[in-house]
Amino acid sequence: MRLSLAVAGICMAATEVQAFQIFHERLSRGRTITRSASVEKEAASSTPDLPDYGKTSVEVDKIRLTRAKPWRREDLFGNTLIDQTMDELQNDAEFQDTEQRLKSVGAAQMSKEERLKRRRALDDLGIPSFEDFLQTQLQSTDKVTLTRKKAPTVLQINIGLYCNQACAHCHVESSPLRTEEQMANDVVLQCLELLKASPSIQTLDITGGAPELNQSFRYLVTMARDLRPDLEIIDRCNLTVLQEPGQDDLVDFLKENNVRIVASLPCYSAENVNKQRGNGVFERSIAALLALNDAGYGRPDSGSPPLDLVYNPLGAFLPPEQVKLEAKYKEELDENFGILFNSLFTMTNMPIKRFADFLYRRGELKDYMDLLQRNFNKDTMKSLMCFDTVSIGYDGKIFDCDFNQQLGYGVGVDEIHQGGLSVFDVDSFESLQDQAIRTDNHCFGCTAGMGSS
Ligand SMILES: *[C@@H]1O[C@H](CO)[C@@H](O)[C@H](O)[C@H]1NC(C)=O
Ligand SMILES: CC(=O)N[C@H]1CO[C@H](CO)[C@@H](O)[C@@H]1O
Repeated sequence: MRLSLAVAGICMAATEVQAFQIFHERLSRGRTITRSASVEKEAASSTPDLPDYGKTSVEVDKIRLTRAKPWRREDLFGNTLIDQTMDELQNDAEFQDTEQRLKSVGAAQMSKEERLKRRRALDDLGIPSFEDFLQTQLQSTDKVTLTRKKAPTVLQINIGLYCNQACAHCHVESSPLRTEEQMANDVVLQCLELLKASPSIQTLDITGGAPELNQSFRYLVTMARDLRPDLEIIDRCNLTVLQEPGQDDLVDFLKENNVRIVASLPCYSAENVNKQRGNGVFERSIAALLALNDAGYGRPDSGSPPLDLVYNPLGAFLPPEQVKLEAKYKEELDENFGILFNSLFTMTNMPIKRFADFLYRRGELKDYMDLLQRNFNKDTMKSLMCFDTVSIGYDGKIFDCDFNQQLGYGVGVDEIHQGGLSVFDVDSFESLQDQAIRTDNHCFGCTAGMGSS
């Protein structure tokens, strides 16, 4: 399966904690970032071994919890995280700044500026366009352009940007303030029509925001399940939403409809998670995981769909080896909380949106682009998510991937379709076969290390 979201998670070694604290201070108090000595750049690795991880050594094996008494599941349906999130946003100068800019210049202009910043960083490094870079790396005599060789198999739908949290690293910049950007009913219906007309689609991957908070979510899931009993349906879940008021039946709903859950859990330490996401986020996430386990999720032989977790670093480094980190997560979560899950996916952070901003403000964008390009791994080219995913925005626009969606790089932009194709312009997603894929200077993220998919 493909994982496309830069859901950030982090299990931190001491140096990372320090780097992260600075980040958190910015988050919670709107302070200016000063560069931490602990994240000063190591000399660029000269060995070709992949990946070199960048500035921070991730000493996953050293993180251990000491917990004497067993953890008890405590549900929190009585109160919402939204109020707390709103308070935090109110006090976050950088967030307010971004909101202002969004209002004054608009998302398109902001994406353009962001693109320029990446370009400048790459220019400084002497790195050409992504396509020229590929041509050199792959030692190809011809220009390398990415095309869809087959009809898409994964339909990813972003229901909207509304969320009960507002994580600083969120690449879609979701928050409780994004109430406008939600999928209207006619778009949902058209997606269902196209799903019916596109037998190549094997997976419906629903994302947001916290998609579950809009009633379209349950409608989409129920209808899709009805249309295609064999379809794999994925809910990209932030976990805390399972504990929001009025969502006490959500776990059962997901299970009844055989929905696989892919959730981000930053770490297995309460201290680290709360630092990153605000107080109470960890407790809520743990309560949600226990509720999922109680319903059978993550338990072997329960017949439940899988419960998978996602880790990706917060900071200018690559995630550690997936296999090792998964083993560690399994051990710590089981021993300390009695939590079971199926797989852990580690993902590279994409240098876009809030994360790009974060890097830029700290003067680390160039280092990060450098890290990505020097960890180019041609094996990732076998299974880039854009080869088989079609990504739909809340407004019905069609994109090659979720990142292009966030940057507004639509599919099929021409004189007629200025803003690109929408779900109302096609009869089937299969018609995307053989189309060229839009790449740009963020694509280095998907070809670095173990990839972002
Ligand atoms: C869900 O999205 C629709 C369409 O934008 C919107 O009208 C509705 O208010 C949303 N529902 C919730 C609960 O946010
Ligand atoms: C903090 C967190 O876990 N956020 C997740 C909330 O759910 C969305 C689902 O689309 C994920 O993308 C986020 O990573």
